[in-house]
Amino acid sequence: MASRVDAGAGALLGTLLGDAVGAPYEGAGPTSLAKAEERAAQAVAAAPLRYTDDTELAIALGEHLRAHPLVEHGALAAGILANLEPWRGYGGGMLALVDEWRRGRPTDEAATAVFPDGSFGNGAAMRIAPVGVRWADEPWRLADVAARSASLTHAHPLGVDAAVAQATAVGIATSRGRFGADEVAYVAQRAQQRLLGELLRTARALLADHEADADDALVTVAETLGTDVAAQHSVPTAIWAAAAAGDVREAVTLALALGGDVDTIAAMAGAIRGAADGAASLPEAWLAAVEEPDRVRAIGEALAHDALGGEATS
Ligand code: AR6
Ligand code: MG
Repeated sequence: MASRVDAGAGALLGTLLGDAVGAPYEGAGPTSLAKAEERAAQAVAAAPLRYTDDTELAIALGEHLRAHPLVEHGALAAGILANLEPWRGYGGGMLALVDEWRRGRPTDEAATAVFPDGSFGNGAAMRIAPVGVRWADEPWRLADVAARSASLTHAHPLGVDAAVAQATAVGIATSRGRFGADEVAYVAQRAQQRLLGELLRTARALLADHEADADDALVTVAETLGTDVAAQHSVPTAIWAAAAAGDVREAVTLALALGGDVDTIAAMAGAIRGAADGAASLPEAWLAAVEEPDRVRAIGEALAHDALGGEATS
């Protein structure tokens, strides 16, 4: 089993690798595993690979958690604003929300200013790996902190609950050092929203049918769970991919084959698989191809250290 520090680094670097390798193919249709492997190799060959909003927000949240382990909305919004480069591919609702903050709108009002029920996009889930690392040993606190992190930007009950599910997946992968069908069942049991719980149980059931080289099984997964930007679709799909894959590289390749919101599904699956397997399992050539791996690794390691003995006071 990976050391906790290596697992923390793996979760954050898994986010980065999935995001950066998947980004050139965001919005692509489903394809075969063989073609997906080719696409991953082509992306890596086109280095340096930029990360997108998925990683930029994971960095902001990770740095925030060092100072505010329980998450503080005002400070998190300030950290996101300070870090934000709008060209990195943000969702339209997210950019409109950020404008509300800039205009001085209180964060609780801003959360429902763009969508009256809040956003159910996967933006809160895609950045959540740092919470899973920081609170891997305290599942109730993990869920509470993940929900608070999510509700700043994705206040819809499905946006929040899917982010909690993704954080729970990273947390259980970190603490158990594995992520398979039993861990998917663990995450499904904790879902609060019925739709999300059903889709996670379906993801668990689909694992039983999966064979690593079965392209038909991939089409079934994409059609049954969904691959779009809605958190209730892409989070169960990413959790399925993490459990179906043997390592981060394979998880990212599965996301490329599934199509749709490829970078974000790859980032979330990569985070879970990276937590389970540790940073030592990551492909060197991929790490050499992406932007800022040292910064991202350091955040994951620091959060793991904090979890093991740092002070949690605010
Ligand atoms: N009602 C209708 N549509 C919605 C709602 C809602 N309540 N909530 C979300 N959408 P957003 P994100 C749709 O803008 O979640 C990047 O490419 C709506 O079309 O909150 O941060 C990343 O790589 C909205 O624009 O941003 C991820 O793939 C969209 O969902 C993604 O964007 C996304 O929600 C993350 O986006
Ligand atoms: Mg995306």
